[in-house]
Amino acid sequence: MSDIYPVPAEWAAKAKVTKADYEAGHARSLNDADAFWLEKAQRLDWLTFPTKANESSFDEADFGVKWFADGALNVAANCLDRHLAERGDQIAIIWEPDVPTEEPKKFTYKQVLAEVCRFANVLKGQGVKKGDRVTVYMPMIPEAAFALLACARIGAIHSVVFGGFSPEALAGRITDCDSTVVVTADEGRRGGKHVPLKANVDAAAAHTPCLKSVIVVKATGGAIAMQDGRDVWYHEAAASVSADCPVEPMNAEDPLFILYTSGSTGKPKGVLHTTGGYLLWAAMTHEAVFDYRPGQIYWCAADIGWVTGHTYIVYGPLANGGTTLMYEGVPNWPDASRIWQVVDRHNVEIIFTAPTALRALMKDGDDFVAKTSRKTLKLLGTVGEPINPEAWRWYHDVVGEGRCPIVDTWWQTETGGAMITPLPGAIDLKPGSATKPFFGVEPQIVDADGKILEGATEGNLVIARSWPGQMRTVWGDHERFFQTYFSTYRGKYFTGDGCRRDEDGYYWITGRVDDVINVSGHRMGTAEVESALVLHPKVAEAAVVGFPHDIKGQGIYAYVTLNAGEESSEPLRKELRDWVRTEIGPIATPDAIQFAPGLPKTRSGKIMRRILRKIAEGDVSSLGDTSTLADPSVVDDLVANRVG
Ligand code: 6R9
Repeated sequence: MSDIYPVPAEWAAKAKVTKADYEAGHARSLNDADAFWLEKAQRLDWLTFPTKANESSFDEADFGVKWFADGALNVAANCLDRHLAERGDQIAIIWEPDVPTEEPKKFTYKQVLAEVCRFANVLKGQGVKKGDRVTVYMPMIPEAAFALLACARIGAIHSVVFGGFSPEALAGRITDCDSTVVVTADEGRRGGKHVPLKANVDAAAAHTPCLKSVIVVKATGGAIAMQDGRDVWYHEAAASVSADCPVEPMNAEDPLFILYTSGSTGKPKGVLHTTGGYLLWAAMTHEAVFDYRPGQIYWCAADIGWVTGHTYIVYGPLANGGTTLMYEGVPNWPDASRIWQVVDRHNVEIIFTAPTALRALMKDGDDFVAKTSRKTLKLLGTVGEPINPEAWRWYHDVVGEGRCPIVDTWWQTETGGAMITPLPGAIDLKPGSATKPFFGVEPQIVDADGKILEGATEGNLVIARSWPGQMRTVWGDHERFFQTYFSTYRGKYFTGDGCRRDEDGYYWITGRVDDVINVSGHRMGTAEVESALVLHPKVAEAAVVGFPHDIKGQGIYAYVTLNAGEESSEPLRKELRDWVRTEIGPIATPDAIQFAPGLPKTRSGKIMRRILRKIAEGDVSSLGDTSTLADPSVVDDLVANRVG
């Protein structure tokens, strides 16, 4: 038996979506899908209203994901222009700086529109046209949101690269989608530290022949080098352009953005989202999951470099005429009260953050929370990884003082927005469960052979039909899109997650079942870390697995075999950690490196990761069958020299 937190009476009474709405709506979204979706599509402002909703197929013969394909609209017009008549002077974006003694900035819808038009005209001035790719490598400053909306306005495809990624990772993402322009800042700030963004772009540019210009926003005023003919100061270019820019009419299936994410194999994939379906999903989920009403101050504490920042800082809230808070810094700087001080400073009603942040704050003790008021908070959200019930209860009891429901939203870069999630006025909560599917979502749990498992069960999570917010392709590699997500279980989208369904039909995500690890809510492919390690001249071979980590959820454990003649040592261990940091970025830094003279391999040469995972977890008593290994004795050495 798990705990149940029923929908509070006051929520049931005035929720946007009630229990009855949810039940009837979910059934209709599956049984009368096209009518349901064409009706929901009316919430957007279309140039041409679509006549068809879903035309997708997950079958190889006529494979493709397509929604509202004869409709036309513009995302920026939906997020800005549309709201001017009713709420031009309402605050659209509140910006809270890294340093708490600095003044926040606030922008009304009218002001954001002017800023976005100016940004769009600066992009045009650099030759950017509809369909061109613009890489955005920015700190969490308002210009990051302006840049995204400016791309959307002129039909350029943005590709945001998280500011914590290294020059190498940035270069790979610029070249993969042939970006001609990078938008960056002189430096970023996070938790009192400066991040040399422009210098990183300079280093990346050595490997990006496609790159023609770099637009640089002055954020800190730190010293940087500007390259003549390539680099443009944003404030200089913006001074001479108009604050008007017409919107580009876009087909519903025209691309909106690319966002790179890690998979179980190879280099990161450019997940492509398009215009109509994505925006509808962003707007609808944002409104229903957060029970959002314009006027409420809403804060999604993610970074714009991740999908959560795209959907729930920028597109969802602005499409809904909301007030969205953007925070430059980190939750626990200068101390563990900061996040709650920001809530108090801006009267935040809804906060959306990640379990890893909650675990870190919880560790610092309740006093940091207790000394803040938080009286404006009404609803709490989490995303990114499974939330352990202990952290859930701390969030509920200590942060929310028992009065705020928690929406634990399960979704992925690929899904565009929330998929399995509570709706606070409709679905009773169970700590640790993402609860029930959103409208239009048909989850199934299957076994390894694809057999559908009914009732209370556990297996792999698939989605049996398309939904509007679904990714459309892997940039430049449609075959990889099919192979990655639709070839494991025919006719179904495979999420890569394991899942349990309980007797009440609640879904409990158990974590990735592929070679992806989830470090502090960020996806990291084990293959990516391995590739980085083997680039080091002293490394012969590497195998990377995840292991349970108190704060990060999962940590990175690397087994490294050195080239013949190389000696393992503490300095080399440090060198390898720094090496991975430089190759990929700080989030990929291994937590543990074990030097291993040999790795457990089958006779066909496949590394048996199951064994490596067990050893990393410290669970060496149940290693299972090792008899199929080419050399079973390597396991004894691995167990004896476990790190941790
Ligand atoms: C939005 C986002 C996706 C992976 C996903 C799953 C894990 C996300 C979760 C969750 C349990 C939740 N995940 N939300 N697991 N409960 N509420 O995080 O996208 O970075 O692509 O990661 O994150 O494993 O497959 P992304």
